[in-house]
Amino acid sequence: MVINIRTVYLKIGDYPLLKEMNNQKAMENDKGRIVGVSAGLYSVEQNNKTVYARSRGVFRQKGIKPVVGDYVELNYEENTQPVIWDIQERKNYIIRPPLANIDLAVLVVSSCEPKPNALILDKLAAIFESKGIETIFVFTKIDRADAEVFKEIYEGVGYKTFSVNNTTGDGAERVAAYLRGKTSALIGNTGVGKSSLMNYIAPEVSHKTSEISKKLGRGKHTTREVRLYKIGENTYTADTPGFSTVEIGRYGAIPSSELAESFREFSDYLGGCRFKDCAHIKEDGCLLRAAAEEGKISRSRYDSYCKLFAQAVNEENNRFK
Ligand SMILES: Nc1nc2c(ncn2[C@@H]2O[C@H](COP(=O)(O)OP(=O)(O)O)[C@@H](O)[C@H]2O)c(=O)[nH]1
Ligand SMILES: [Mg+2]
Ligand SMILES: [Zn+2]
Repeated sequence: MVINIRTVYLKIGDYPLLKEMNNQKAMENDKGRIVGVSAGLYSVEQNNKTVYARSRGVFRQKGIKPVVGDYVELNYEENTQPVIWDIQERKNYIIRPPLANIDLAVLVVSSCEPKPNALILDKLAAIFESKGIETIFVFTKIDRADAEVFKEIYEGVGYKTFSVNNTTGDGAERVAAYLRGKTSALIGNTGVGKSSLMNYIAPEVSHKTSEISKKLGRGKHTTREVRLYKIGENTYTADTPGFSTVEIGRYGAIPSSELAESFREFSDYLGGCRFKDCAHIKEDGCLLRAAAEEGKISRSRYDSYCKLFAQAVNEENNRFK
């Protein structure tokens, strides 16, 4: 027997609601927010209800893809499924996971297994910095090892940091409080404790996801698709699929010429180097390199900058060949 996944989704969701709304001819256009997508069917949150919609045909023809986090306008036509008719201009957009209109990137970092990787953290922080998205660091597994070295680096740069023990929930409430009123995304390697933290931030949501997994015939719930959960008034959060180190490139690249600006603490030193086009790597009279050598900026952050700069130049050379 062939099971149509779309049908399954409708049945476990708000199918009666969908029918009811389609019968209300008066409701021609309606605003909502995309909170999930599966097999081309979008879950759209409207006044604490979820409706299921398809993308407008003309969007598909033009290659415009609505993504999770988009604010959209729906069009209800008689006896058909609602259609995403218009997409509000995005405040920001990240490629992987595809998410729009994010206020806060929550970098979830485990203090051990897997160990923190400064290069990855600095790359992610730089990407969000360049997109104007606030970043916070949440260190997990502090019952097993402390993350003080990393905490110091990122607090020193001005990032807000938190520590949680997901085995007891210690520290999770402070994180939850910080998310209120924002759209946030938990981001980090597989196994760092994103889903565990989510259990404290939104216990009712975690329960619901496992129910859905059961009905879809999946075993244990794994985070496959990105999904925004409404966890309070004006508060949405996404538990994103974990990434492997290789996949990190897909978060998007920062051009080499803009990289230094994406390291927030570098700004004090930019513009004063001997050469106007200083790359801040080996040049004589480079204020940034001098600051790193004198310990005024973190060695670890400067090293990440140098590596990311080399990577960016490499990619740019390959692209123009
Ligand atoms: N000891 C300890 N284990 C944790 C902590 N947070 C998560 N874990 C464990 O680490 C593993 C991965 O956690 P999970 O939340 O699935 O990570 P995700 O892949 O980022 O969603 C699980 O076995 C969790 O029980 C923590 O704070 N302390
Ligand atoms: Mg997970
Ligand atoms: Zn320089």
